[in-house]
Amino acid sequence: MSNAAVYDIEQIRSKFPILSRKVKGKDLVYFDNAATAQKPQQVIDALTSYYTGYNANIHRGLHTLADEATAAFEATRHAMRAFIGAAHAEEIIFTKGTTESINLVAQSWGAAFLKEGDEIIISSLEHHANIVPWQMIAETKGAKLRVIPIDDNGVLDMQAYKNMLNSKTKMVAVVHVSNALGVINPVEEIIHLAHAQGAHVLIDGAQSSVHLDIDVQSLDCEFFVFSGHKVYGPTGTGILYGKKSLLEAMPPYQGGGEMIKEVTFEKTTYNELPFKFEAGTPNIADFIALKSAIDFIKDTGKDSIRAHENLLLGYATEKLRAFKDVRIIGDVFEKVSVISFVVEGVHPQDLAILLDNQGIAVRTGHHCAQPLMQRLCIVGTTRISFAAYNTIQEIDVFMEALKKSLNMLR
Ligand code: 7TS
Repeated sequence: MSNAAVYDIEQIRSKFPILSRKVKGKDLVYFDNAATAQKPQQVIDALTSYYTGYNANIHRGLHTLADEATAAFEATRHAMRAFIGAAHAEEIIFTKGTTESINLVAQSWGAAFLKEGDEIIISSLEHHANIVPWQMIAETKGAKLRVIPIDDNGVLDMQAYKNMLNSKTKMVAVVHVSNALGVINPVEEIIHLAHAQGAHVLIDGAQSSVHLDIDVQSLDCEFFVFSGHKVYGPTGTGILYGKKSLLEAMPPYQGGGEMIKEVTFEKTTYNELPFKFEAGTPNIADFIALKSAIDFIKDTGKDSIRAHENLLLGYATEKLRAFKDVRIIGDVFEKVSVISFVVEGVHPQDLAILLDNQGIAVRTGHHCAQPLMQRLCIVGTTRISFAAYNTIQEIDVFMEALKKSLNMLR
C-alpha cells in the first residue's frame, strides 16, 4: 500500500532499457504486453551475474558454485510460492511455460484419473494451449470435451456451464483472463460449482498473474498455470501450481535425471516433489532471473500497477469509442488492460504494418484462439495491451497513428 500514493512512471520506465530504443526512427510504443512483457534491468543483470559469477548445474554438485546456483534457483521457487499464495514450495513445479504446464497436467493427471466417458469442460475463450492438450488426452482416453458458450462480448454463459456439469465431469480447465479480449472470468464461482460436482479445476493464469492478485489457497483450484515471460521475467520459464496431494498421486511427465530416487534396470523409484516433475537440467539462469521480475512487481506494488493500468485502459477505451468504425470486442466492466478491436473494412494485418511504421507494436490476428474468432464471426482483431511502464502520452501517440493509418487504408 505504501506504493499506492506515488506512481513514478518515469522512474519505472527508466528500469526498462528497451523502452529508450527507436523503431523506424520513432520512439518505441510497446503495446504488445499480453504476448510478452519487456524486462527490467534487474532481470537482465541477474542473468549476467549468474553466467559471470556462479554458473553451475544445480542440486547435485558439492562445490561452491553449485551451492550458490542451487540456492538462487530454489529462492525463485519460494518467491513464486509467495507470489501466488501457495501453502508449500514443493507445490511449485518449474516448466517451460503455460503451454508445458497444461500439457503436463493433461498427460500426467489424465493418464492417472481419466477414463472412457468422462467429461472435460473448457470455455469458448481458451487459448489453443488450453484446448489442444485436452483434445489429445480426451482422444487417448475416450473422454469428451465440452465447451462453455459465451455471449457476443466474450462473457461466459454461466447457466450453460451449470447445466453442463454432471457426475461425469472430471476436469474444468478455464482461462482466468482471456488473452484475446481481456475479459476476466468469474473463476471463484466456476471452481465452487466444479467442486460441488467433485471435478478438479485448472486455471490458466497466463494473462491474470501479472495483473490480478492471485491466492491459490483461497481460489482453492487444483492447478494454476502461468508463464514467467508475461510477468516481466525471461522466456522459457513457466509455473505449474498443483495441490500437493494431487501432484503426489500423479505419475511423472518425463523420465530422466533429477526426477528419480533410485534407478535399476528392473525398476525406478521417483524423487519427491517438486523434482518428480522436473526431469533433466532445468533452465537455471532464466529461473534465477525470474525472481528479480517478481521483486520488480513486489517493489512497484501490484495494486499500484493495476491502478495505473486501469487508468490507461479507461482512457484508451474512451478514445477508441470515439472512432466511428471501431468496434471493441469484449467491452465489459470486468477486464484487464487489454483492448481488442475490429475496424469495419480494414484488415488487422494492414493496420499493424502501418502502426509499426510509426514505431508502435500491436498484436493482430486470431491470438491463438481460433475457435473464439469463429464464434465471434471475425478473422481476427487488433489488440493493444498495457503494462506497468505504458503512459497516457503513448496512448495519444497511438490514437494519432491510428487515425492516420485508417485514413490511408480507406
Ligand atoms: N494461455 C493464455 C491465456 C495465453 O495468453 C498464452 C499466451 C498461453 C496460454 C500460452 O503461453 P506460453 O507462454 O506457453 O506461450 N498468449 C499469447 C498471446 O496472447 N500472444 O502471444 C502469446
